[in-house]
Amino acid sequence: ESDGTIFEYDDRDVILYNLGIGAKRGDLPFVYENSDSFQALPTFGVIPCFGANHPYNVDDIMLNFSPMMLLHGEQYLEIRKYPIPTSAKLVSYPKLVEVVDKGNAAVMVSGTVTKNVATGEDIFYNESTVFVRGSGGFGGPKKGSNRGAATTVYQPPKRQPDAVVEEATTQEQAALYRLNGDRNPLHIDPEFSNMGGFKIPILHGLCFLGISGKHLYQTFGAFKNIKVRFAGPVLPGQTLRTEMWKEGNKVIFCTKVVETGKLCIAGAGAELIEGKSSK
Ligand code: HDC
Repeated sequence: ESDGTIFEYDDRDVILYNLGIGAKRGDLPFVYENSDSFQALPTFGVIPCFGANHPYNVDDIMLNFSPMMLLHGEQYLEIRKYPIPTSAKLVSYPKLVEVVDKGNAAVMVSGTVTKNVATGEDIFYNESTVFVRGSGGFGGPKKGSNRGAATTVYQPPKRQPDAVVEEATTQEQAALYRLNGDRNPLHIDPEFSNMGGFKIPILHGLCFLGISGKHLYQTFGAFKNIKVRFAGPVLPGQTLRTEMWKEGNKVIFCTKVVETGKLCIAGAGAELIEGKSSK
């Protein structure tokens, strides 16, 4: 465990985040601080821990580490305390969960508890998996451990989805989203993204997680956790289609890139807050 990293934010950060995941000017609760129901969309929970100092060095853990070869592989977010404050001082404690050897690639998982400094209570827990191409073959375990909801791979039912939401991202989506704290050049610098194997800078995984999470929230209400695998890249300007199936208090979902028909989020699901589901 590390010493904590402080993240202090206010309504400006909340509005910037909501806009970064596609909130529209008419969505007053998401874009106007004087709205009676002004709020952070639930996936805001991935933001406070993003820049936290990890108590280890990636170069020491992985063979041939190159930041250009790093992709966000999976994300699990737990919202441990609602309502999410619209301004607060939080503290995050990242730690290394595991490193898995996929042959060609290494998969590294970190886990971060985030607490509210004012109350001392947990507010968010995140697990982030990065998939590093070219860093495998170090003789590590081939499978990760089972950590319950954090590692669940959800299977969509065979029936048609219960709800579908489509939303176009903008050409500037990644240029805007990076202002929330992830300034990885992969999302803005054409030379860097070329070297990483992409024709143009790609969208942040956490941005399209946020867009899908917004579709879930607007369709089914608040959730206490959400888990996704980033199955394929998204280019800014592409349209996302979130397909959702409600199964008890869970929503299973996947997200496709409409222009290509390919999945960008797979194996995904969320657990709704009991009694709060709107459908
Ligand atoms: O799935 C492929 C892919 O391209 N996914 C999309 C990646 C992406 O676009 N991510 C978002 C953008 S990158 C980003 O946002 C970076 C960000 O700025 C920084 C993140 C920092 C977060 C940390 C915060 C603290 C790809 C390339 C990932 C894998 O595809 P393939 O190489 O074809 O792999 P495949 O042959 O299907 O499987 C090999 C083994 O790996 C496992 N696996 C597959 N996809 C995975 C994954 N594991 C984790 N995450 C994924 N997304 C497979 O299960 C398989 O393992 P096994 O053989 O044991 O079954």
